[in-house]
Amino acid sequence: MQGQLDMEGALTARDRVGIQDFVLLDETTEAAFLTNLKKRFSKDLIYTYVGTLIVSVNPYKELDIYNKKQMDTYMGVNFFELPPHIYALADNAYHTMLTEFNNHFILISGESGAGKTEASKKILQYYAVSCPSTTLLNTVRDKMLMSNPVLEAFGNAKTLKNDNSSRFGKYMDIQFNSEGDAVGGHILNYLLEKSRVVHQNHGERNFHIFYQLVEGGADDLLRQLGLERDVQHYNYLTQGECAIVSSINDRNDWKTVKNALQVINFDEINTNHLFGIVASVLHLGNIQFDSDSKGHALLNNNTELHWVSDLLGVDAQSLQEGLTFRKIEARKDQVLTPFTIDHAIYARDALAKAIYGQTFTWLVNRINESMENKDPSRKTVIGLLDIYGFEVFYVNSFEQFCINYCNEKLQQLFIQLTLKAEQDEYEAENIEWEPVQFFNNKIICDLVEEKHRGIISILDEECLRPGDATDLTFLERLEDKMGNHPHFVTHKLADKMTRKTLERGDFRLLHYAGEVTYCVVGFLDKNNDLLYRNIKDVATHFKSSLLKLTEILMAKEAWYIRCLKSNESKQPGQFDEALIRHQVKYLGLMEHLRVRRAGFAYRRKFDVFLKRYKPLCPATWPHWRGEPADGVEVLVQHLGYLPHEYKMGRTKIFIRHPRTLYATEDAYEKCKHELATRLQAKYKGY
Ligand code: AD9
Ligand code: MG
Repeated sequence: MQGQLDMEGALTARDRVGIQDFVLLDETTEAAFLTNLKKRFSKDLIYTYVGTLIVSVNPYKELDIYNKKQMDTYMGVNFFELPPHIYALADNAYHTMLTEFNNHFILISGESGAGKTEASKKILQYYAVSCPSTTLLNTVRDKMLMSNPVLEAFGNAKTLKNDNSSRFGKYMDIQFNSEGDAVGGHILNYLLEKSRVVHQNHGERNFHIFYQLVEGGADDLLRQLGLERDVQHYNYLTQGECAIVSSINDRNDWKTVKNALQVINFDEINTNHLFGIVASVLHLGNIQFDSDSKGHALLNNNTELHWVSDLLGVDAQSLQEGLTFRKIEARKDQVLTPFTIDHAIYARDALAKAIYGQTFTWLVNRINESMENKDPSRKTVIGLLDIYGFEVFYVNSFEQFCINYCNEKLQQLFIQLTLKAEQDEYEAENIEWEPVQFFNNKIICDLVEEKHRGIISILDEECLRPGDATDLTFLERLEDKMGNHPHFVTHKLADKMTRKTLERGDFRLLHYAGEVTYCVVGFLDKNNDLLYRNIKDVATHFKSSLLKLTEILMAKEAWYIRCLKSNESKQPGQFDEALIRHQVKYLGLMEHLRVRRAGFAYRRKFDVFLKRYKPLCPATWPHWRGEPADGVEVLVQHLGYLPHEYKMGRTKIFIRHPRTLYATEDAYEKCKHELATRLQAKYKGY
């Protein structure tokens, strides 16, 4: 009777709020998946599990689920005992790290505006608030937390997709000592979208910090920096024609950033330098050129130039020369060739981008210094990866190409670590298995990055080719080399129907997440990056830093948060089914679910499993003399595991459902406690 009531109770709850782990769905169809997601979303239940992976749907409204009480609730509790939450994932990664002394990373993915940055901030807060603390360590934590508003001010901007879009990739290691204290942090940053400093598309803004300074800076400060309190006054701030955004309060954000800078050890001198540089970029953008009778560029006004020279501490004359002449070193002589207006504008913008880009790197370095781990004892890390999401605009350029390539690589990593590695392991361990088919996006990664044949190599070669290389010759070379690649198409290569949707200067890639048409204009230039001629290949540089990142991640245990965008208009409560279906599809969630459902949630080497749980069985405690596999078999028989709950591989035991393991873990904790009590009692007698 009681069982029946429970059953009915469970069914009602299931009807009301859906199922909290997709693995338990009756059927693994896309329709059932979406119905469950929608049901939960309508109840503000934005998190759902697929095993230990979390699917998160952006609610576009504040939910009261991120407070201290919630953090306490999730602390130290087994993963599936409470409703799904990113705190559960954060906590589980943390406790696994402490018990197994290994490194972890949390991969947060999803398209632009899906909620990656918010998720990563919430996880960081969880660690900062809930790990054990001392006064000394509190300062490290404050710095980790406060690095966020500073980096967001300098590295995020309003785009058409997201009012707070990350325009750089960020990987942050949180370092813990063996007691589990957060003792330090380290950030790696990837490819800041510098072009935004000088150009913004319609409906987009420059980086937040510029508006914060102009709107929020004290009168005195603005006077010292020669700035007007009017964002409309600055060319670099007004191209998108949306300097004021209702969801953004630049004045308040300015206060937060100023306060955060203090916490991360920026003294007054450094802070003034920093804002001096920000202001210099605004002045630079207001430098205009006229042309003389020969068509040579001349500065039309010296005021802005003098501000730039004062703020940066460079000689005004040299600056002026640099902006209006090309300097060529011929043997020991210098030859000055005057610029046209276009060249001068180009040089000005290149300088602004370079100044901003280097300031950003400097800022990250300073933040890293301030968060440096001063505790020499053994440390383990949890890495948080939050990069710019996949994006498709009306016009897509080199920046989108790099961003989408980065997402392509992370999808490849996900596939390798989950779908592929999982199935390879079953095969290697001789576990009977019905293979799950999935789309492997390696073919697209290769198309972009293959040596000598990929798009990046061809771009680099074109940039280095002396003479008449242009964006269009680059496109022609792509057409020659990739002609019949199934994921590449141009106007020339397309069939009649597709041709109508392509311009002559475009190429289209069929990414894992959908088609993107890139306009080649500016590809060579941006890859060349005028001021970095010595680093001959910028996209290649990006490629190798992504490769390094992949290596860093592969050496760690992975946890996944897949963020979904609920609607394009950033509205609360709107569940755009078509949009969500598309994301579910390309993120490979159905395949992941199928692998998870048919597979095993937990696996451990026989000796590791036996070492931990042997006190639970008289036959294995205190020593098992035979083969570890036999010991494990004896142990799990003793614990009453049913045949369908586990499988013995060649070197590991595979456990189908986490609940089985949690029961074992609970028994272990109890047993440990009893053993300790018995020992205490024994020694009291002496
Ligand atoms: V991008 O690739 O950097 O352009 P993200 O990082 O995926 O993108 P972000 O985290 O910035 O998106 O989320 C976009 C906006 O959605 C936020 O500014 C919030 O307004 C909103 N959001 C996202 N997640 C949550 C949440 N858990 N609760 C409430 C949220 N609002
Ligand atoms: Mg983001």
